Amino acid sequence: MVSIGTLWGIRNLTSAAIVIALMAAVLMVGINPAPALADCVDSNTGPIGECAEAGAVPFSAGVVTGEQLSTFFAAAITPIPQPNLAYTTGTTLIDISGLTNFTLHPSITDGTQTVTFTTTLDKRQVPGGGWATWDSPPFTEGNTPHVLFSTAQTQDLTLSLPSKTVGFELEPNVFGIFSSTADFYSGGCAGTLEGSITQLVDGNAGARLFAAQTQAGPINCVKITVAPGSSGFAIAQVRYALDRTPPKASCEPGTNPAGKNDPNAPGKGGQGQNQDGFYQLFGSDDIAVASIVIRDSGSPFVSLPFASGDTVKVTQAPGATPGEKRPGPGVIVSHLTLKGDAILKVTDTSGNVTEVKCLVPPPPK
Ligand SMILES: [Ca+2]
Repeated sequence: MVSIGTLWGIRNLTSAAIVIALMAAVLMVGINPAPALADCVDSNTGPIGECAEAGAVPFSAGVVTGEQLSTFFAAAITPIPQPNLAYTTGTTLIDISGLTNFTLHPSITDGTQTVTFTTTLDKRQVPGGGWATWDSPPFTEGNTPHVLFSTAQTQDLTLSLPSKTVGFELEPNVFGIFSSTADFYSGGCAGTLEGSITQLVDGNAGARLFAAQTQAGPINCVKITVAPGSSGFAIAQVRYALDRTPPKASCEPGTNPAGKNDPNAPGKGGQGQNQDGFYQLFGSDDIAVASIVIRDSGSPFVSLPFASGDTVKVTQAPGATPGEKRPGPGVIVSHLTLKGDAILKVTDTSGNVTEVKCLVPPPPK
C-alpha cells in the first residue's frame, strides 16, 4: 500500500513525466531494430506475418525486460498490484476451466455474476491450448491458466452485478511490451470513470494483474485498451466481490433551531428516545452511501434526501397530513410531520439498506 501511495504521489506531481515515459517506452517497441524477417513477429498464438507461411524462425519484438511501469489514476479506486491471499480469498473466481479450447464466448458466468464482452472471446489454455506463455506467482495466480483471447485491441467487460472489487490478469499476444489500460466504471460503460490502471505488459510471459476495489460507486464496467501492434490479448482469472455489507444508520439527539445542544422537553422520559424531536441523522458505508431519507411508518411518505450530519425536527401527529418543510427554522434542514414513527433509511451504492427508528411521542393532549 505504501508503494501505491507513493505512485499516486508521483502521478500527482509528475504525471506528465510518467506519460512521456510511457510514450517513450511504447515508441521503443515501435522503433525496435529491424529483425532479419521484418514482416514477422512471434506471439502467444504463433508466428504472425510472412514467416508463418515461410516456416522461418520468428523474432521477438520485446525490447524491455524486468521492471514494469505502472500508473494509477485512482481518485476513487484502490488498485491491487498482485493476486495475494487477501485478494483471492476476498473475491469470487469465474471459473472457465470447463470451456472447450478454441470455442468463442460472448460472456462468462458463475451463475451469479455474468461478464459480457464487446465481441466474443476465444477460450485458450497455457501453454498447449493455443496460448504459449503467462507469468508466475507472485505476478499471477499460476502459470498455466485458462484464458480468453481477444483479437480486438479494446474490449468492454460489462458486469451484471455491480461489484466493489473487480480484477483479471492480462497478457498481450505479440511477444513485446505494450501499454495496457483498464478503466473502471460505475453506472455502466458510459457512466462514471472511477479510476484507471495502466501497466507496460510483456506478451512474452509477462502477464499482470489489473484489479481494483472501488471507494465510490460499484464497478459494473471495465474497459480494456492495449496499445496497437499487440494483435490482441488474453485475460484470465476474472474475479469480483459484491458489496454485501449494509450501511450504518443512526439518529442522535440533535440541536435546537438556535444550534444549541439537545434541548429536553418538559416531563421528558418514557415514550421516546428524544422527546423534543430534534435529531441529527448519520449514514455511512464501507464503500459509499447512495441515499439517506426519512420515511413514515404510518404512511407512504418519504422525505427528500439528506446529507449525513443533517439535523431535522420530527413531529408525530397521527391526524396530520405527512410532509416536510424545508428549510426548517435555524439550523434545521427539514421539519418533518409524520403519522407514525420516523424511520431513518440509509441505502448504499449496491442497494443494501439499513433502517433505524427515530422515536418521538405524540404531542400531549
Ligand atoms: Ca456497503
